[in-house]
Amino acid sequence: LRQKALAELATCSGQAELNEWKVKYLGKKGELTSIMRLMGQLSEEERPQIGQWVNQVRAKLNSAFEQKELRLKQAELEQRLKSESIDVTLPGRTVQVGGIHPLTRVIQEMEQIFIGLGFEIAEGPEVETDYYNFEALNLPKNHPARDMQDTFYLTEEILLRTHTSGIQVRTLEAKKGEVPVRIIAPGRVYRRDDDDATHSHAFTQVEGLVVDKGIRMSDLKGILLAFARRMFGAEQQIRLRPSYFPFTEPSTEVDVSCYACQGNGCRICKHTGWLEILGAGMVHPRVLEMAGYDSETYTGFAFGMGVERIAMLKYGIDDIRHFYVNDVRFLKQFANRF
Ligand code: FA5
Repeated sequence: LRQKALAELATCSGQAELNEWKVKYLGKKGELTSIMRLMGQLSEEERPQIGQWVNQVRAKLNSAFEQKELRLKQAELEQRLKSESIDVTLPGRTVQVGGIHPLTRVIQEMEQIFIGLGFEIAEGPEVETDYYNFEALNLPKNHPARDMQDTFYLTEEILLRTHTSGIQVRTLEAKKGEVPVRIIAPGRVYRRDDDDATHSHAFTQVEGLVVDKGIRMSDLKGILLAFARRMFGAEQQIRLRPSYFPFTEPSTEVDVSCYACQGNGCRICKHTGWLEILGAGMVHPRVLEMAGYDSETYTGFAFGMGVERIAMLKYGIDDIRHFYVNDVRFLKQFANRF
């Protein structure tokens, strides 16, 4: 019986079989127990001998069972560790990380430069009233200069702002005649322009406004030169050309020397060596008066910069549409560039 039991135990390969084996040999209805039950039929002399023998066999089978159970558990654990092991030499999966859009970067950089020059950041709505976009900027209805900015109208009085200049008026009204006013206002603007390499129907401007006692044209020039040199480098030149805006007098358009071709001529600057990046001028007295400022006491300058043009110049981007197509091959070039 002992040999048969041990031989059978050796073939057990799982916990279920092991349990069956235990019931068969050591259980209450098992083979050893049934031998014990026969004890009564034995003689006085035989009984202790057989009793001892049965106990020895039981002890032997018990310990064999425990050992086998332990071995099976270990084998199972090893198997599990092997199948669950991690190969630390495998290359990791790269996570796709997005980057800040180049236009956003340039706006952030412009904000930092102007904050460093003592400006605050202001904001205004993209859906604007005719009053703030035009009338309060000395552009009454039917004024021919309205044609300079082909407008998306939503209703007769409400439109998509064509420039950020309405924020000049909103800021002045909010300041209620207080000085100094020194703000920049970044924002998206909309025009019914035909798209080409340097024009988009939706683009970004940064408005600037300074109002105080004794502000002069030379202050405007100084601020713009300081900005251009911080943005593009110490060698940067700017060029002021006379221009016309109804809300500034005198008015100017400002070019910066083409950073992309160093003045040698390229597609971005249309081979002139210069690129127009902004319109500016001294705030028209009528604009100050309409917003509640005494134009005899206070003067100011304002500018409106084209952010895409500045970004194109700075990074040698030859088509404004790259900013909006959002081709990741284009965007990726800026991910770690700053
Ligand atoms: C204006 O929008 C005036 N509000 C600027 C201004 C502000 C003048 C304050 C005086 C005082 P202008 O239409 O020229 O001006 O546009 C300003 C700049 O926006 C341009 O120099 C150019 O850099 C950019 N810009 C104009 N039209 C487009 C366009 N369709 N696509 C991309 N950039 C443009």
